[in-house]
Amino acid sequence: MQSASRTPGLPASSTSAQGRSPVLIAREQAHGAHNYAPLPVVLARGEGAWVTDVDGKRYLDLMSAYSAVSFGHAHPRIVGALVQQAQRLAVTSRAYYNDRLPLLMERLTRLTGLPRMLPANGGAEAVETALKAARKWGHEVKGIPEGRAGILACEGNFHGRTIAITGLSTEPQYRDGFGPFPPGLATVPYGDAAALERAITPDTAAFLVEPVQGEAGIVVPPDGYLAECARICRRHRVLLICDEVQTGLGRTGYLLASEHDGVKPDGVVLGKALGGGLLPVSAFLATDDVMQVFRPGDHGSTFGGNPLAAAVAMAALDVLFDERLIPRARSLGEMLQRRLRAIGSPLIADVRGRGLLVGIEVDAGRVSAREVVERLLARGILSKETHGTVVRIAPPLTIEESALEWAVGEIAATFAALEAEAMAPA
Ligand code: IF1
Repeated sequence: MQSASRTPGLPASSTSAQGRSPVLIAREQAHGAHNYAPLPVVLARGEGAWVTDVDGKRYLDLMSAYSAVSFGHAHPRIVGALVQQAQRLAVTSRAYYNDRLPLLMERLTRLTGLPRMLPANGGAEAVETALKAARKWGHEVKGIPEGRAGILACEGNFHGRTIAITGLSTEPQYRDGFGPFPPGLATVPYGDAAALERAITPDTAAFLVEPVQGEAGIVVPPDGYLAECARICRRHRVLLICDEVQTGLGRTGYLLASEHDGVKPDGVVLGKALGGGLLPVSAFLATDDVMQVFRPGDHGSTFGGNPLAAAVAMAALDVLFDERLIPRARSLGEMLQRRLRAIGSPLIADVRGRGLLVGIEVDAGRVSAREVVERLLARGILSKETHGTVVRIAPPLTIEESALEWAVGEIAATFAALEAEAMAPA
């Protein structure tokens, strides 16, 4: 058990009877935008799959910051690369070359089989890069009249929070009040390849899709869906762009989740775990045919491709392969889903996912996912609900098997307690 280290900058007097957490929560509430409703825990330290709050309580992290911490908190090899590079050279802008980015470009293009990479920072920024590339490719290469290049995405999608990406969202809360949205954005039902084909017009430039939908509640499409979408896109000369920000880099038991269907898309978006759980690092990778549309000055960002991000991403990829985390995610994920299904609680409507991206769908008429998440928190487990009915279980790929076994026991006990309460006489 790590002792609760003093929170820098927090005077000792900032402790209430319940410890330091309430004070810090109140201070954030007083000064921050309320764009989240965080669970009532104030984290202070992390190591591997375990984190500690300001009052010294330990939690097993089954959320890994929405899959950004796939390699565990403070992975020594990645922290070492961060510190070493930070002391050498961190940010130079792309006005100049640097000695780290070419290495990352070579590595990611070789790994994905896509010959060109455009580096960015957050996932949404890389998705926006993909949308811009697709539109310009549509106009310049496919010959769609200027200003008419359309993008198709899926109902239930999540690709980020920018205005254009929100224009693709079908979630009312994500859209309310933020319009107007750009034209040329439309959606099709997820998992229905025929619906995709029906929606394609001569002005369609690209189809943007998550191989497994994360925010929608860990929605796994039918086997072969992505392969059929790839055939349809090829038939209609529409770019297939896979958003692997959440599903990529081993999370689903493959380097890229699109491999599950044997699909090689025209473009791939990476993010989250690419930053090793330390920095925002993202990338758009694509064919020459697509990436050629970018000429100097067309697109860019201040931090995209900085040597610090490149060094950290390279270390993250080293860890992914040296610690054999891709097959590990597949085998641990299979064990996890098997054990969760074996709980057999009537309050569990479904267990689904791929690799270590797993969702527990609860019987919404009898219990809320938030209630389950809050009870798991009390048992020392970090998880997160999505869409009110699904508990996301996405631990670091490095999680100890024994810790995952312990967590399944705690999840089983949580549902048993909920059942007992539901059955108890009023
Ligand atoms: C939030 C969840 C949401 C993503 C995919 C792009 C992005 C994301 C498939 C954008 C980001 C994050 C954003 C965060 C919660 C989390 C999330 F699915 F992971 F749970 F929202 F749906 N493509 N997902 O999942 O990447 O710009 O955030 O780096 O906005 O609340 P980003």
